[in-house]
Amino acid sequence: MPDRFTPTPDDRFTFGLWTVGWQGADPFGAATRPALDPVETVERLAALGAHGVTFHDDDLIPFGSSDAVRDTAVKRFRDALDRTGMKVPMATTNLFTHPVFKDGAFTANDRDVRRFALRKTLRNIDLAVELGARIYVAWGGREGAESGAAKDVRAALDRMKEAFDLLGQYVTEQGYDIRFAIEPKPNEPRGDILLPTVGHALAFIERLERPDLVGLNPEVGHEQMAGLNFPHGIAQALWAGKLFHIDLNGQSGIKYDQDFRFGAGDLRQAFWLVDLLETAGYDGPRHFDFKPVRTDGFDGVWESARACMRNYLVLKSRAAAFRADPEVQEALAASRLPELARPTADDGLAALLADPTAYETFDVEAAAQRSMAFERLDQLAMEHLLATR
Ligand SMILES: [Mn+2]
Repeated sequence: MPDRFTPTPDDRFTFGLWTVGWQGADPFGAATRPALDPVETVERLAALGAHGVTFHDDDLIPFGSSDAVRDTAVKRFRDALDRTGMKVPMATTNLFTHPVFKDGAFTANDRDVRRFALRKTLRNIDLAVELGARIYVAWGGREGAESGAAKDVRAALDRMKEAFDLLGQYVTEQGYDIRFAIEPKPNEPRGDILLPTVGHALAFIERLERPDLVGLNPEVGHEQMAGLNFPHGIAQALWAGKLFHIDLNGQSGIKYDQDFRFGAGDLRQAFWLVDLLETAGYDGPRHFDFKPVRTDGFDGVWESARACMRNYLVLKSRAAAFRADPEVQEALAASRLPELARPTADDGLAALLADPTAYETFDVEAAAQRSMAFERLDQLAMEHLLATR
């Protein structure tokens, strides 16, 4: 039965073909589900209320396909999009599955592999633009190392920069309206991956020839695998104007990449994340990059896709109730949040230096005794999250 948590395309929920299409193969076990036809994925996600789908080149067109096979796959996919009204806001390149990418793609030590990786990416950018994508994600899953001498990290970063500079040159020369979003991850499948966190990637982007063309696609679980606070990372990406796209999923602490459905894993971080995205005015797709657990059949696949969207909308409702509660507004004031939004020295440096109340007569001991009242504020949030208010 539809209710107020049933999504519509206006909610801008999108899914990778590889998410519901994951067959359940892991390092210890074979696939537990058969392959899914991208056409069926488009139709089923449309019926659930999604806005669109995203894809790696190889999700749609098997690696090494002939041009004829490629054309047929693209035509069937495009027909399904036209029939359902589903969009393709983002696409990306598979630069990790084929053994040729075992030492990476843009930063492989083998120059031939780097040149192939760039050509494979450029070819799929053409298709992405044809299908209407405005964001091109780059997850460098194999860009890394397991041992110290195996990778000259500074040289690898030069090659990574070279790759993004070439990609930026290409889309500029083609006149394409598309921007790149780097997806950080600390490890897995490599022992250590380059650009491991949101912060590393933000610093890297500033060294590029066209920094305006490059932003971030942070994934919930990837930052949490590094023990980091995901909403804090997202807040800094927003602050830098670099939140181009987002991968929503679930993760329980510092472990392997769990890729649970959104809302599973760290529920409190999920609550603060939705609160942040909705109050900060993020207007990009709400993209789910998760893996339906391999214990389940297709019943669980579609239930988990439905649940990703539903959980987002439930959390959006709970976060809005939190913000609208007069007691919360009082608690925010008691915790001095409005004061943090005020500049520290809006009277200027000279006035700060001349102000005896800022130092000479400032009662340090009295200020140290002021309660910040954070426990009351956090418990109000907890009660809204648990729907007791
Ligand atoms: Mn992941």
